Formats: sequence, C-alpha cells, structure tokens
Amino acid sequence: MPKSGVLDPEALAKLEALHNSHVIDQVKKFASLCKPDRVTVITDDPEEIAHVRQLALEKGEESRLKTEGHTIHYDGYYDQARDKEHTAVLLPEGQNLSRSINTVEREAGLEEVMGILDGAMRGKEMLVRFFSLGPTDSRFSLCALQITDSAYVAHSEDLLYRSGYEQFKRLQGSPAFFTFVHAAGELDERNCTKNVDKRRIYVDIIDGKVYSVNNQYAGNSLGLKKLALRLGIYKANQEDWLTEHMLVMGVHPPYKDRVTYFTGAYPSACGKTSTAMIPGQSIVGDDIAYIRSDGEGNARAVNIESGIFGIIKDVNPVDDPLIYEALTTPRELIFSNVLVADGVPFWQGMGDTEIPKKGVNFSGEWWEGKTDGDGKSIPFAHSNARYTMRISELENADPMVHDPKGAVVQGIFYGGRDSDTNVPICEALNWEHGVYIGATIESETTSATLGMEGIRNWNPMANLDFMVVPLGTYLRNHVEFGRRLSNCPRVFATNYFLKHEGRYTNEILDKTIWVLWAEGRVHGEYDAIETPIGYLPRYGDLVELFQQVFDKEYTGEDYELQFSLRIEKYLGKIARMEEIFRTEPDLPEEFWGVLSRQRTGLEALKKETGRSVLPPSYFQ
Ligand code: SPV
Ligand code: MN
Repeated sequence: MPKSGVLDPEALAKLEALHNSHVIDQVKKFASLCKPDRVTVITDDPEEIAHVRQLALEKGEESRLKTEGHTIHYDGYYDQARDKEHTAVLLPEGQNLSRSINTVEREAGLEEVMGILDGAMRGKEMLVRFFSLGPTDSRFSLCALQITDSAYVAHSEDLLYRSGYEQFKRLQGSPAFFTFVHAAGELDERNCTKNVDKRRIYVDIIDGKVYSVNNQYAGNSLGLKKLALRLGIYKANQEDWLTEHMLVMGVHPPYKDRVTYFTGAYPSACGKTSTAMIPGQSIVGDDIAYIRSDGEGNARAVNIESGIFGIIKDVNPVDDPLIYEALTTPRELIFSNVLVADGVPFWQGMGDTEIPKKGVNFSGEWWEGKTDGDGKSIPFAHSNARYTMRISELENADPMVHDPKGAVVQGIFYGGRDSDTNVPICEALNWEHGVYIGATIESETTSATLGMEGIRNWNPMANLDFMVVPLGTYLRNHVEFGRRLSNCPRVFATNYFLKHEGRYTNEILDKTIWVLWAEGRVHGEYDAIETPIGYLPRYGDLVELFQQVFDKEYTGEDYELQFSLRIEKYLGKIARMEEIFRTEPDLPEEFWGVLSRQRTGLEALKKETGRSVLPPSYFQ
C-alpha cells in the first residue's frame, strides 16, 4: 500500500497522460492534506467506472434491491437536504454579495475547512474523477475535477454527468477547470456521516473550487450539482451568458410536426421535473442549464447534467407515469432515503401500494410509530427522498440531450407555488417584463417541509440559494443577454398551485395545456388578452386544447376561476417586491420601470371598475 498522500505509479501515469500539471498539483495537494490510504484515478474507461459502482456496494454506501440494477443509499438522519446554514461563499475583502448568500471571510474560511479536511480520508480510498459540465467537445463544456472519498458520490455523478477524462485533454494544460473536494468524514455503523455538526460547504468563487466535508446528501456532496451551479453562475456573470437553475424540454404540439425548446426555473418542489416530464413532451434536462447566444441571434441551452436526481415523493402511475415506469423496471438507479422492505422501495405518494409497517429507512430500522430523539414521529420515507438515474433511460429523452450546439430556446417558464395570486399561465409583455417575472418568483412552503404552510419565500429565478453575485449584476446580465438576441425567447409565468376555497383549481396534468398554449404563442398561433400582468390565453383556445389533448370539456367557470385578475393580490405582491428590492443596489432600471407600470395599470383598473378581482371577460 502506498504511503499516505502519495500517488502510486498507475494513478500518476493516468494523471500524466492529461498533460496538465495543474491537475497533478491539485490531486497531490489534496491527497497529502486528506491522507487517504490509497488514491484511485478513474478515466472514461467503462471498467474503471464499474469499479466505482462495485466499491459503493462493497463499502456499504449502497445496497442492492430486488430489481436488477437498483440500489439504495441512505444519508444520515440530519443530512437529508441542502444545508443552507453551513454553505458559504469565501469572500475576499472588499467584495459584497446579495444579502441572501452566506459568506465567510476567505482566508479564515479556507483555514477552517482545510483544518477539517486534514486527515479526513484516513483509512479510505480517494477517488479522482473527471467530468464535463455540459456536452463534451462543445463551446459549453466546462471541465470538472472531482475528488471524493465517497463511492456513492462518484457513482451518482456517473449517472448524472458526462465522463470527461478525454475532455480534460482538450484543455491542453490550461488551469481552466473547476475542482471539487469532498470528504464524507467519519462514518457510523450505517455508513452515514457522523459529525454533521462539522458539515461545511465552502465555495471559493475566485479560485473555482468547492470544499465539502462531513456530509453525503447529494445537494451538499456532489460537486457537479449545486456546487458547480454556484461556480457557473459566478463565471457566466463575469462573462456574458447565463447559468440557470432550469429544466430544458422539447414541447411537441399535437397534430403538428415540430418541436419547440423551452427552459424553465421553479424553486424546489414546485413542479420543475414534472414539467420536463409532461407526457407527450421530451426532456433535455430537469435541473441546471447553461444558456449562450450562438452569434446568430438565438439563445441556445444545454443541460449541464445527463441524469436526474429527482424528488420521488408523489411519483405515481397517474401523475408521473414515465418516471414511475422507470423506477419500477430494471436499470441502473439509486434510490435514497426511502423505506425498504424485502428489497422493495416504498415512498410517499406512490399511489395505491400498501406501505409495510416496518423496514429500513433514513432513520435505520423503522417501524410504524417510531419517534426520533425529539419525540417527532418519523415518516416511513423522507419527503425529500430521491432517485438518481440517467436521462437516456427514459423513453421521452430528447435527441438534443448531448448535442454540442445546444437547443434553440424559444420560451422560458418561471413558476412558483402560489395559492392565491398568479394565473396558471400568462406571457410577459416583453423580455424586460420576463426578467421581472423571474426576479419576483415567490413560493409557498408546504406542510411537508416546514410544518408551517403558506409562508411565501422570494426566490429570484429559483436561484436565490446559488446567487453568488450581487442581484443587480445578475439581473443586469439577464436584461442585456436578451437584448443582444434577435430571436429572443418569450417568457411565461406559470402557477400550478392556484386554489379556490382550499382546492386546486386545476388537475396536475393540466400543465400540459398551459405549456402547449405557450408553444403556440411562440409560433404566433393564438391571440391573447393584454392586461397589466401580461398576456392571458383566450377561452376558446383553451377549450380547443383541452378537447384535443384530453378530450375534456373546459368550462367557462373553470376559465373564470383560473384566469380572473386578482388585482388586490397582485398589488400586494408588488408591495412585497418593492420592499425586498428597495435596498438592493445597482438594479437595472428596467426592473423598476416594469414594477411601476404594472402597479399603475392595476390601480387604474381598480379605480375604473371598483373591483378587486376582474374576470377575463372584462378585457374582451
Ligand atoms: C433542488 O433542491 O433544487 C434540487 C435538489 O434539485 S438538490 O440537489 O438538493 O439541490
Ligand atoms: Mn434543483
């Protein structure tokens, strides 16, 4: 066995073949700091990648389930979601970020996290992996070096990202790659991180590096997911493109031979994956996109990932038939934090299946009625339990998934969980209005996540947690990005969660209709009703779409309930936004222009009609 921190000849040879001294420096530096027993370098060779998969089973970070290719991984009881409190940007002196971002003074933060990483891989195998963010051999590709002692992390990334050893060769010795260092830290008898109190996720935007220690949950541990999202946002905003928390999908109108690509940003648990997975449409990606101008007037998007780390809750044969099918048939797939009994996984909202009264879950052995140390009842599966799989496993995978040029983006969706204000779909009046819509996304908490329902959280472009540049810089970059395009995407606000007297005003799959209407608008096929909040669909067009797609009657009452303009509620939202943005420096002036035009328009309507809610027929 090699001495701690020393690379064996095989590992060194693989690194040397990259002809990049910066890569070797990084690997040596972190091997000598973390002091693993051995260092294994994984290239793009399928056999080496298979070793990672095997290792996850051998080390007990994953166990096999009954269905072929399926495994289960558990994160610690207190490591079930992104740790916002201990995720921070290392801030150099003299720089400021948006108030939503935690910061730690850079030198002090580096010292702290290096201290925790010192010796953190003792007794373990350090895995060194190479990935490409975005398709390989493309102007979008960014190289990512992942160093981790968790075979689960390395295996997950194998399902979620494109292997990039060969892509690293294309760097021709350049240091222009991101580095992610992860150590799960000391593990307990269930192979879960023990010292979550020392969990740290520090993002060094200046140096393009992220240090993540004492955690396993993928949103905290996988470098290429939310950690690379932060580095990508920083880079894009220094340059002139966009890194977004967005799905990318192909929309296929019925009876027409065309596909139109959309992106969409929704805060967690607001329907992002299920939008990308609407039956009849095709998926390029469900979480993170890079968007660049192609020099010919178009915005083009790629999925930086090639897999899905999706919320499993509520995936059932009725609401998410395609994912449900994938989760219940053989393929390489990792379940996390669900209940397992006799090798079969069970999750919340899976449909008519009977749930066993005991098994193993994210708390260890589980039985009905089990409570935790705080006396809180432990559900059989965590509400943030997940599945991890390749997009190519899905029958609705879009042919553009790996296209190096990216898909031309013709429309953008912004959605939140909103019980009482936004209509299900409306189109922005112009690009600047679209940026405003994205910047003012709000999402209500659900009882499952906080115990308190209906608290509105502001989440600009669903990117608040990742916005490692000042908000003004970010929004200005957006405004300017669209202005440079001759084929600028149309922007749409969606809301799948509008309620009336406590009940949703639409069915889960009605989002199909909103998406198809937006697609038709891009092609100039539907007239719309102009209002201060944007363009609303006409009743007749929705009737036709409901008929064509679901063979369903869409009533005038449904339309009135869903598309009435709740003037008072919108004015309330504007007041909340004014309060939030008032203290943000350097906002693009267009933001305030949109806000005040919207307010003036709504107030005039209120005065004119004396009403606080207007039916859509008022405008016709
Ligand atoms: C999200 O919460 O937005 C996710 C899952 O996509 S996580 O990886 O935790 O960020
Ligand atoms: Mn996400």
